[in-house]
Amino acid sequence: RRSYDARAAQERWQAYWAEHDTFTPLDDGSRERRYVLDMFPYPSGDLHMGHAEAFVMGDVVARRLKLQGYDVMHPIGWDSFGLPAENAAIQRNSHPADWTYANIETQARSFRRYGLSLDWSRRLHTSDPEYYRWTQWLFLRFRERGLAYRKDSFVNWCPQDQTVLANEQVVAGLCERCGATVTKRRLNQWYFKITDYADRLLDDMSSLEGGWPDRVLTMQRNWIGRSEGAYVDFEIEGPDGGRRAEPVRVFTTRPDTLYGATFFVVAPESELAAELVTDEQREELAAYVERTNQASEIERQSTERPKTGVFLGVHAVNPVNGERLPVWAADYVLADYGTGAVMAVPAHDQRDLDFARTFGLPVRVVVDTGAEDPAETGVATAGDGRYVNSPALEGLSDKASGIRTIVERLEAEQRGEGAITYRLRDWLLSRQRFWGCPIPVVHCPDCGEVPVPDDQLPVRLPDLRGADLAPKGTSPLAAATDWVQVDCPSCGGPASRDTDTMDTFVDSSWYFFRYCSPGFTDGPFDPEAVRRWMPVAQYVGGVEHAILHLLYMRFFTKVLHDMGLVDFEEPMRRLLNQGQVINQGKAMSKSLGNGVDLGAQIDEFGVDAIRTTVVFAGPPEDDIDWADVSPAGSLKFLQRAFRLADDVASEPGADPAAGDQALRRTTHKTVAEVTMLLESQRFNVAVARIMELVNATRKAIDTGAGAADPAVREAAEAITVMLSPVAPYVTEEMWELLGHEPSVAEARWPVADPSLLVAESVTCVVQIKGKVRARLEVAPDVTEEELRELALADPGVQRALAGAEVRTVIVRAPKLVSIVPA
Ligand code: ANZ
Ligand code: ZN
Repeated sequence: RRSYDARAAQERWQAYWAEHDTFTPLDDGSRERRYVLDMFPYPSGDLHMGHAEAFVMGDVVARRLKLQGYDVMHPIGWDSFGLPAENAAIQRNSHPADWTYANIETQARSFRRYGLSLDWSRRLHTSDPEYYRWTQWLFLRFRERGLAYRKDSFVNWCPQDQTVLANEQVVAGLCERCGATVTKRRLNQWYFKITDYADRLLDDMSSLEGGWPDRVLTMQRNWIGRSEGAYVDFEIEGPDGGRRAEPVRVFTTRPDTLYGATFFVVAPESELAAELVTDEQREELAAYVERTNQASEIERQSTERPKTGVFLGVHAVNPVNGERLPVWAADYVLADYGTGAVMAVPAHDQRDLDFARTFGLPVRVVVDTGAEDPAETGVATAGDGRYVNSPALEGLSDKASGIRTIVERLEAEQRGEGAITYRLRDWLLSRQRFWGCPIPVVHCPDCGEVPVPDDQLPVRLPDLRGADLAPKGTSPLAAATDWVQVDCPSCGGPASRDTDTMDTFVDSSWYFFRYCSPGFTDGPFDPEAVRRWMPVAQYVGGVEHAILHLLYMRFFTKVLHDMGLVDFEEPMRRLLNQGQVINQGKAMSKSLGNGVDLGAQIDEFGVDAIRTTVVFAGPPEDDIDWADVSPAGSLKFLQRAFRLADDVASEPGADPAAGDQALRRTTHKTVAEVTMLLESQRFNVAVARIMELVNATRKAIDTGAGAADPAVREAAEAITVMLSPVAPYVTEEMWELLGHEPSVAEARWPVADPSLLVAESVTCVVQIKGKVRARLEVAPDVTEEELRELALADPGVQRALAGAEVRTVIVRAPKLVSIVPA
């Protein structure tokens, strides 16, 4: 008895697919197009179990769509700029490119072996000059639109990696990459103005509902953090009673608590603090700022942390009642949120209350919620209640009208206005590292900031082979003097290149457009090709990208839309976040020694068994504990499926209508269910259904219809095609055993015959002159007409009639047919 040889099949079919470009789309309009996309990998080493899970999910979708007759594009490329390559190069004293491209080749080999239905002809690497030329081109277009700009600001600084980080890369105060505590530095840096798109990024999420996981949408909404409130202007009074020319604005979400303001706070490192502080207090403030810069944003906002601050010596005047409020600098107020200044309402804001209690400042309740006095309990009260101590809000007791009343009054007196603010900050894109896309700008002493002309792109990275890339806090590119010194593109005088490189999230914000026309030389992509293929039908990747990549790429798409290059605003219709592969309940790690090596698993069980195990383990969004799964069990199942195909003894094309009806019903029911399950991403349940059909077919062969029954062939063929997205190699072998031309990837998805989907049958009695002459198995919803014909055609009925004419036929569907001969 033959059994399936995984290794031989893998080699054979990998070569076949490559030779026949099986997975290169036709792109000729003969079929409807579908674009299936996996988040492209970072070339950090060979593929691991995480890749095995992530990439098999997209592959199941892509292969199924192709079998259903779509022209499928399923491309692959590498996100190949980035810090790990640079760190590896520093360690090994080699060049980041060597490490990067060697790893890419390793991964590419492994992807092929893993049986992914990828279109290799569209392959791209973001570190190739042919690619980053267009990253630079896009940067310049953003700059022309005022969406890329430079400013001085306090930025997140990772002392370990010696580079700045975007807010999104700081997790709980730590560097997302290396875990070092992030500090602040004042630097002149490039930003993308993503805040201009905050509203659209929020509003358009409604079109993603249903297609994207709710959890990702919620994370994006919180990250953008839209707050409705008001700006309120406070005049500032010096110790001598003189007033500052300009009032100071605060942003508040609770303007209705204005009568409860008892002090005023500005961010210590802000220019405002430096300007407001009196000479006596100046030194104290400077020392305090020094300490503040050590703390992360998260620490500063933490309610756990003891409150600290410095009185600045001046007062703010409350615009509704003229009260003088002491102005403090305190680090719980952030410089770059709202206006960097707040009116403190300790009775109704916890951080203000903590501060008031620390420094003995008054607490005044203005909303009576029925709770105890915050000054006593130390717990600020929030929410609706009757307004007290608030003359303008006399008689009101709901927040909405309280806010409306105060905002109207402030607007009438021109002391404030209703406003919306966002938590979202502009995207800091400068990085002081070597292995990234150079910023295509020249700084000229006469002309200032000059963009590199399009026809001089790409600005290539200098070779720097053998140079010291160790982080020094300034870009290593600054050391490449020959590269830095250029003629100004505008006046021709001596000038210097910008030495920062771009955050690699810039590279990954537009790669999916490039796949549509990878060789295009007139722009980043051919708009016609993008129109044909996009939006992406299915995007697959990890939930760790919920607010970084997945927000940035939406922003890029909206800008490209505004530039007239694409005609949609959301690039990904559906998003699947696959779970992770863990072992013994914990993330795999070297230190725990619970790592599972993908290559070794494949060597032992074969690719198909590993793919089947991953898909069958549970819903695709859930984590897989490798300790709970059985690749050996998967392999056994695949062998059973293989033997079915081997046992089939009828010829291809045999008419299944004549075969075993019970098996046929099982087959067609399974086809209908598996189709629906795969379309709704319940891959694991689909595999379970296929397993059941394998068992039913085996039973039919061994104890029923037999191997020559055409219904057995029908079942085996359906199994082969439906299983092929999960287990591509064994099903290619099966397809061949079943006598079909290669390859199963080019086969057609089975279609369920609705007449066979009937849940069960009913026995119908056929009487002639009151005597039972036949029993028929019929569908419960059989029509009278059908039943009449079935009854008359029955051999037993024909015999009993013995040629006699039929006078009347009484049909009571589905149970009874009564025939009266003439
Ligand atoms: C007075 C007030 C009274 C406030 C009250 C809240 C409750 P969200 O909702 O996150 O937008 N705030 C404003 N700017 C700030 C800054 N730069 N740093 C720290 N805190 C700042 O938060 C808005 C609220 O956070 C604002 O409303 C302000 O405190 C504070 F019963 O003003 B509120
Ligand atoms: Zn110049």
